[in-house]
This record gives sequence, structure tokens and C-alpha cells, in this order.
Amino acid sequence: MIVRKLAEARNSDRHIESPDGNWNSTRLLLKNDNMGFSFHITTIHAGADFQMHYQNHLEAVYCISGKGEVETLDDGKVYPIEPGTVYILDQHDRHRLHAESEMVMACVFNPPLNGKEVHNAEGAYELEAPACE
Ligand code: 9YT
Repeated sequence: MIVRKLAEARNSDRHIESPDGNWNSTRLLLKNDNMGFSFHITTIHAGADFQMHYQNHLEAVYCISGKGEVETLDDGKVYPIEPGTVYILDQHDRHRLHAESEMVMACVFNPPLNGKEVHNAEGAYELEAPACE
């Protein structure tokens, strides 16, 4: 069994600050744990409004706290996000996320992230990013 603490992981190289200043993510469970998925606690900063397109991954996002909205860009549908909402990108959906207040999200990725991924120009994660220690 593996046991980790968010407070400790936040102070390690598992904590990633997005270069665009929109979010940070503490990656609690990664590819080298051999679980077939990765699990992160992500904070989206208040006022952030940005696009993503996880072409190489499936992602589920559960809102723990905060308020905002997610839009699927191919059809323009907007979904409010509040604590208890999960959105599931089962179609590699191009999407826009807007945080009205700071949002804390639990995120699961399949395939699992290596650890150091940040968004590329398309808002995707490359499959060959460096791993955490
Ligand atoms: C909700 C979302 O996709 N935010 C971007 C960060 C990502 N979830 C991550 O790497 O944890």
C-alpha cells in the first residue's frame, strides 16, 4: 500500500505551478505507481479563464470547493461548476474553464501523468513529460 499526505506532497516536486499562472496541481499518484491512472489535487486561481484539449488523455474533474463554469467548445454548451460537480472529458473534448472564485478540484487522468506535465500550445499534455523523483 502507498500512503501520501497532500500537505507533504505540496512541499515536494509533486507540486507543479502552471507557467501561465492559471493553476497549480499536486500530483499525489503518478504513472510510476503502476495504478493505470493518476490523481491530482488542482487549484484553479480565481478569475482564471483558459482553454484545454487533452488530446492524449481522458480526464475526470470533481469540484471540492469554489465556483465556476466549463464550456465544451465544439458545441458552446456551458455547465456551472460548484462543489459536488464532476465533469468527465470522455471525448477528449476541447473545453474552456472559468473560475469565478478559487476552485479546488480532484483530477484523475488516464493514461497516468508522468509528473511534470504542463499544457502545450494546444492545451494538451505530451505523453513524454519528465517524471517526479
Ligand atoms: C481542471 C484541469 O484540467 N486543470 C488543469 C490542471 C490539471 N487538472 C492537472 O494537471 O492536474
